[in-house]
Amino acid sequence: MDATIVEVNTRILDIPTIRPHKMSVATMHCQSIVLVRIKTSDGIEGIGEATTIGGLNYGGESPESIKTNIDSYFAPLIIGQSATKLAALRKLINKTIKDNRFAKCAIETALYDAYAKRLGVPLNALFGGVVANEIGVAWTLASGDTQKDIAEAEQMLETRRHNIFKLKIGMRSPKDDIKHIAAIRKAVGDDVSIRVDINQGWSETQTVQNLRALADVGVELVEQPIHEKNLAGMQRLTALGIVPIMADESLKGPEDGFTLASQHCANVFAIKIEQAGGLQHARDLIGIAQAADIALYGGTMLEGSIATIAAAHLFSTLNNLEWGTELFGPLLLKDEILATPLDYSDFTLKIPTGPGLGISLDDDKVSFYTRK
Ligand code: MUC
Ligand code: MG
Repeated sequence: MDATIVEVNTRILDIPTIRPHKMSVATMHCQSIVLVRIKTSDGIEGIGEATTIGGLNYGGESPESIKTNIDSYFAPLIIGQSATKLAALRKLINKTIKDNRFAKCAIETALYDAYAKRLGVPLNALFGGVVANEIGVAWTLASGDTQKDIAEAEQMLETRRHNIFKLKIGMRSPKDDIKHIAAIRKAVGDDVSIRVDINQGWSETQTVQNLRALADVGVELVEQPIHEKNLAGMQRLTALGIVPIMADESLKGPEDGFTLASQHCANVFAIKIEQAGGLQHARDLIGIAQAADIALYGGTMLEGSIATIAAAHLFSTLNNLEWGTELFGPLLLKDEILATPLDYSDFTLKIPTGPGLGISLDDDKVSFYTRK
């Protein structure tokens, strides 16, 4: 039952967002998805995806660099190799190609999809099988306008799509941000979970000055308030114990996870399959968090349906996803490229049960959104 890799195909799809998505690092009007399709000698196709946030606004890889690097370096390296020896392929790729975690994630996802399809099992079976058939999903309020955010939150609650909200702050003054959060808290009531993501937008001093005010307006979790490299600052903010601190941009794989855990730099880890460099490295990072009693949150790089459901498969195998997930990426896009859209209902995302990722592409939509 061995099969070899015969083709690696990449393309970029540009899909508009339903509204501008405003963060302290970037405002997004469109998401660019690098779609990777890997064909194997037994006629199976695996799919993977990479996205970034705002081109190069968030990190060192862009959709264009991901596509070029896969075409020029990954494809020639893996074509002709066994598609069934995933660990050996990971070893070969990591030995030959430094960094490029997002590209590695897209390739690894396609390989896992093909492998699980070949075995006739859902992808989560390769990580031990599901603990939860559905996982909670937060929505990010980031229209840039308080009243629009309130209307959006109310609609999400009414339609039972989301009851956890992450607010993007750090663009306005901290004082105006607190007013913004307080207005949303007043509108949605006390039973709804509100978290904030500052995307490194504050200094350590600003954060020290404002953590108490965030706690007072009912913020339950503060994500990456300060620069990703200021780990001593993250450690000091965590030690204050005012609101749990979540590491996001500081976490780029298991080695960072070990440093942050051993130095007590966060209460919660945002686990992102792309930032970790793929599903297996994300699982390694999760193990470090679990051993250190750091709580888990399933993060997103605002991916489309493919990477979103890949991450969901992995997160569905965890027995302690304490802070839920933010796997809402496909819902931020104006259109869907799957033949059957993912099932978001009753505040959760349902885990597909078919082989591999358990999804299939709508080829017409893929052609329509492909960058010419
Ligand atoms: C981030 O920094 O967490 C995740 C959700 C969202 O709205 O932005 C991303 C990036
Ligand atoms: Mg974040």
